[in-house]
Amino acid sequence: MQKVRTHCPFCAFQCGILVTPGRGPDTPQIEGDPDFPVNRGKLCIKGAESARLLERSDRLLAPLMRDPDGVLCPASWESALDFVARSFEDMRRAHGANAVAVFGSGGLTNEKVYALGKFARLVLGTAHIDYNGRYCMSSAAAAQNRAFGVDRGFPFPVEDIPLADCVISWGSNWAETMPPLRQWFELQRERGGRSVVVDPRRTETAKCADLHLQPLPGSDLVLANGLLHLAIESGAVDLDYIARRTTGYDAAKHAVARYSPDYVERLSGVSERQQRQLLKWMAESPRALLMSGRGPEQHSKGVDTVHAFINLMLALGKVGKSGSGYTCLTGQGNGQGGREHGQKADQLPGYRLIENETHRSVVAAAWGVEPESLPHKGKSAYELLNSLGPSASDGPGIRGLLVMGSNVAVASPNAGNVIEGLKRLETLVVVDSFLNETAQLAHVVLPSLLWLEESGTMTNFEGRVILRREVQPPPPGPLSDLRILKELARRMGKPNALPSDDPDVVFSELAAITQGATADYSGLSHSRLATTQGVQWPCIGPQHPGTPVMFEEHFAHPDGRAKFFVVETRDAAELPDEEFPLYLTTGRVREHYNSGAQTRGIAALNSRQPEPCIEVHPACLERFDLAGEERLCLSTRRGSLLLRVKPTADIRVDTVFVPFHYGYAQSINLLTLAALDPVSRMPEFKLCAARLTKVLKS
Ligand SMILES: Nc1nc2c(c(=O)[nH]1)N[C@H]1C(S)=C(S)[C@@H](COP(=O)(O)OP(=O)(O)OC[C@H]3O[C@@H](n4cnc5c(=O)[nH]c(N)nc54)[C@H](O)[C@@H]3O)O[C@H]1N2
Ligand SMILES: Nc1nc2c(c(=O)[nH]1)N[C@H]1C(S)=C(S)[C@@H](COP(=O)(O)OP(=O)(O)OC[C@H]3O[C@@H](n4cnc5c(=O)[nH]c(N)nc54)[C@H](O)[C@@H]3O)O[C@H]1N2
Ligand code: SF4
Ligand SMILES: [Mo]
Repeated sequence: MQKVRTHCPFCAFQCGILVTPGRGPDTPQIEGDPDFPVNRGKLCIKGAESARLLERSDRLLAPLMRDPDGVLCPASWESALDFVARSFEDMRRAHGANAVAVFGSGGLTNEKVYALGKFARLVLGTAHIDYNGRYCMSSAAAAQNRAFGVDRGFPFPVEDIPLADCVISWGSNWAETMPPLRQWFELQRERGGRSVVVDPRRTETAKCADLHLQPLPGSDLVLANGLLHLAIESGAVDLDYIARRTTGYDAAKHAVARYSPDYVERLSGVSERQQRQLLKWMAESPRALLMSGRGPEQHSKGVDTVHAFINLMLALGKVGKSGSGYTCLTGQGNGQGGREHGQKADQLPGYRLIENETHRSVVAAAWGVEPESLPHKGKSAYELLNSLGPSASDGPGIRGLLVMGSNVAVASPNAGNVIEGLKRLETLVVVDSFLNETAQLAHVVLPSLLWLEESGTMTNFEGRVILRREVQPPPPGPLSDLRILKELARRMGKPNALPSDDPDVVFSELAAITQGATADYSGLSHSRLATTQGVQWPCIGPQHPGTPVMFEEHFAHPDGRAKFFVVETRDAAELPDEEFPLYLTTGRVREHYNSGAQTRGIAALNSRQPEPCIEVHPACLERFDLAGEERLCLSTRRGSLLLRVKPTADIRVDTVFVPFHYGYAQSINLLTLAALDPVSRMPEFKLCAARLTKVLKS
């Protein structure tokens, strides 16, 4: 059998895979593609087991609708699609277009993201479309846009990591979340480079490093400002670079004057010695790289924290060389493309802005509508989900919701509140391959295809646009997301808004509309991508080679310079006190993916992590007289969970950690806090106050 080259269904690494199609009912075989330059044959356990998704016996094969008793039952496509279209039309007529909202995903292909945004703006006419990327890297994206004028996770190819003389993995646990990255760090170490990790836990990633800083959750901004303070004090700043390539340095310099090493040590718990060690290594490295993950970003001050990182790297003169500067490790499969093509509340395709008159005109012209007819900016992800039901705190509520590619009942902060909102909806429509916790609350569930059954493009964390290929035909029953949107558009009287469900054709439309925009894909097509290992945007014409390295000559602001921002630390929305004395932070384990909707159904993965464990330091257990307990009750101001205990000396004594991959009574998001960053609207997933107590025996 001929092997087909395509990519993993999961994270932003989008590892190249080789698929040997199954014969008849056999599952295809998946192995790493040694020729794909990002993973070079390596896969993590999730990618290696991904074909098991196709074997899941609970795969949805027919639409589901509620019967008169409220039970979800199989229905025909005709009746399900007719019902959705009629219901959304009725709500629009009775309550206005903003009564219906859309929630998308960074897991969708570029074609789907584009079609979903067009569906929301042209067919539904609603302002309210946002997506789960808001929960993911929106803080890093916002800060990069403001500082550099453009936001691409990595401004250089991952294969240039070995060029870095020092790399700081700041709140990224890539040894578990993007394991094939390890090979690039091994090469970097072989070249004599240093590796530093900043994480409240001594993670697998930290165990590979030369230096591990273990700060208090939420103190990253203080620490970064302190490093800039030390850089100034020790004369390590590159004044020539600052003068040539940046603006705003003096104000930023002034602002960090008070971040002395002892002040920083008091607030972050990182010793003066470690602060000086890290700064020295960075300063003496011709190429130093600060790479952030969700740890410092998922806070109500995530944007300012990333500004503090960028300020530091600009002051040291490190930004603008390959393998150096600041990067964000984008998370979801299409986390990058997902934030470029118009499913974000404030965006239009090509990373254009919905409140910019010129951008509105360009997109409206391409879509054949008047600019005034395009909706304006809508609500951000959590705010949208906090407005469900007939009325919201700030006006009329959202009565109908279409969710495509996100398990919002598990993935959202303060999830109990979101679940209540979902129950208040008149019509909840979920498009998915599995009956996840959100779909179980839906009025209509529409089954979609799995990734080997359709083609489409993804943009990985390096801004590399790649082609996923169709490997095998789908089973009878499910339809593609593009087909579902097209069918709904037709039923809602707007057939011309989404004329095609062919990914190749949709991509051509997307590519053409991005011409001249920040994320310019106009030189790309499925046929070109099929003959390459992906192309990094901007790619402004068929002959243009793409842009592997950015910022070498100039930044994307009109004056070509990068901007410093004055950022001050501020308290988290909720801090430990007598009643709730611990810091609760959340994140991931190797075997599960995000809300777990996909991986909990794969036995080879789930059997290794069948339930969430709470990581807690033995000294913390001693302190609260809890040693030896198998299960403990974890409480925050929003609720309590019973969790299996994993005692470990790898975590700070004042901090506990729980992964978020589980639903219902195992969902840590029932306990998290919905405080949002004022700029990015990112929730504070990484910090709230908690208490541990014994489980009461009845
Ligand atoms: N196995 C696996 N891999 C994945 C995913 C998955 O669900 N599972 N999801 C993908 C997606 S969508 C994403 S976004 C990425 C995320 O990838 P990562 O960012 O690596 O993942 P997280 O576990 O969320 O957070 C990373 C680290 O932040 C630390 N941390 C917590 N609070 C703080 C803090 O206040 N400051 C600092 N400095 N660190 C802190 C945690 O201890 C954790 O080790 O992974 C992608 N890859
Ligand atoms: N406490 C806490 N909460 C968090 C985080 C954290 O660190 N801590 N991290 C946040 C982050 S970074 C993220 S990215 C979110 C992710 O969390 P979610 O938004 O829930 O994302 P997933 O679990 O990846 O996917 C949800 C659903 O999409 C479906 N799906 C996948 N691909 C497609 C497709 O092409 N079409 C359709 N129709 N469906 C598809 C899957 O089957 C699955 O049911 O969680 C956030 N929540
Ligand atoms: S690292 Fe990400 S893309 Fe690669 S195999 Fe694992 S989940 Fe898939
Ligand atoms: Mo993410």
